[in-house]
Amino acid sequence: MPNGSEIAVLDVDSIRADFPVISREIHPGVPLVYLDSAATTQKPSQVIEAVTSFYQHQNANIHRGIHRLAEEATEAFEDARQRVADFIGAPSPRQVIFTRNATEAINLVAYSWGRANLKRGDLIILTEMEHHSNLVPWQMLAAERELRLAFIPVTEDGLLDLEVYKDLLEGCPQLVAFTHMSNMLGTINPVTEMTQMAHQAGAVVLIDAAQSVPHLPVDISNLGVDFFAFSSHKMCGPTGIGILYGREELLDAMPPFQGGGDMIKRVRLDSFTVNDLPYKFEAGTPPIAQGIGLGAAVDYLSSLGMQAVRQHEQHLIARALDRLEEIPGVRVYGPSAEHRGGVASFTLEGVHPHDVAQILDDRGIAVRAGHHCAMPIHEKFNLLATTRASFYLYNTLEEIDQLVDGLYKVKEIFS
Ligand code: 7TS
Repeated sequence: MPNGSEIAVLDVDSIRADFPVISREIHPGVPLVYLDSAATTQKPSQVIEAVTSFYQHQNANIHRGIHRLAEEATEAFEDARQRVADFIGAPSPRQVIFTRNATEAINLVAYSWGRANLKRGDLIILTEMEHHSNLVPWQMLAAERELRLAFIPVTEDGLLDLEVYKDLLEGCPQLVAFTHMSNMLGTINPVTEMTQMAHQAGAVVLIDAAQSVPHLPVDISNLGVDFFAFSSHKMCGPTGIGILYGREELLDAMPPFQGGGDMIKRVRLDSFTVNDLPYKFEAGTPPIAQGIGLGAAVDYLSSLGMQAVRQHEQHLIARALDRLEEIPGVRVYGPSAEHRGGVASFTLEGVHPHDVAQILDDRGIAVRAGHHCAMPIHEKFNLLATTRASFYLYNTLEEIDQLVDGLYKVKEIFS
């Protein structure tokens, strides 16, 4: 394990120089230590400049104007879609639908595929570690259609219980939907294996990839999934745009999600015909500048290499687990470093997570405290809240040491 800031896989000093916010002081003389990337990541200058440059030089609505600006804007937006498709190994940009965020991507599937394909008594398998975005849309649909929901349990060490999963598949589910990486436990789930099992049982598979695509190399064709949802703002891109990848046959057969401009081919007063993919699911003016910013984020991540990003985070999380667990009274939830991404949710005995976060903030350290929109998994561990440190490509081993020093300070204040 390398020491200091020496993590050979990424040139972190030069990466940090790309992110303007990273060099900010939070209080006079107190620099920012940003450990909240699972909530949203910071943006590099390359992304900020791509968005600014679009507004300065090309701003126009897309897919409709014949003028030069509209043509350039359309080309830039569609080029970004192609780059996103390449980034995740999607066979075609037709399968890459731009939404508002990962949440909307999952709701799109629940609304369109779910309502067209699921009927009373059908079974959906989820897990106990889902973010509310991959839980509540299915609860809503289940209530409306009288569907059954079943949950793969999480073991004490934060892994999915695949034996129970096997048993649940005997119930012939229509859909299996689960997170690639938990935003609370950090667990990376075996998507390829679980997808094969689901397909053998005849189910369609949706993956919530909000925490995986930003942090791991991902190849759709290897994973074999049917739907795959993620958010731009968690991968160095702008807020306001998310991505739904879908298998083409499924998307083709699905009814539209929202109605309006762009999603139609022809409209009469009493009828309409639906546009081709991906526009069929993109009603109204899309997030144009955000899409262009996302394209720049994908370029940025590709230039570093996702394998290197993953390795860097493995160093960080291994150090974080070692150092956090040495603090008396700290309990970290979730699996060992080899099964997780750069997320460590923990409690400090006798101190409320909000107080932990507040005292860390005094030292410029940004962590999240609360239920992280994953209440059921907190309940499973008899918790109302945890403090969560989450890491990304710009974080250093020294920042983990600063977090640990901060936690010793919290203990001192509360002792
Ligand atoms: N799925 C997972 C696993 C997530 O972590 C999040 C956001 C979402 C879905 C929803 O993403 P959105 O872009 O649609 O909001 N997670 C977090 C978090 O952990 N802290 O803030 C947001």
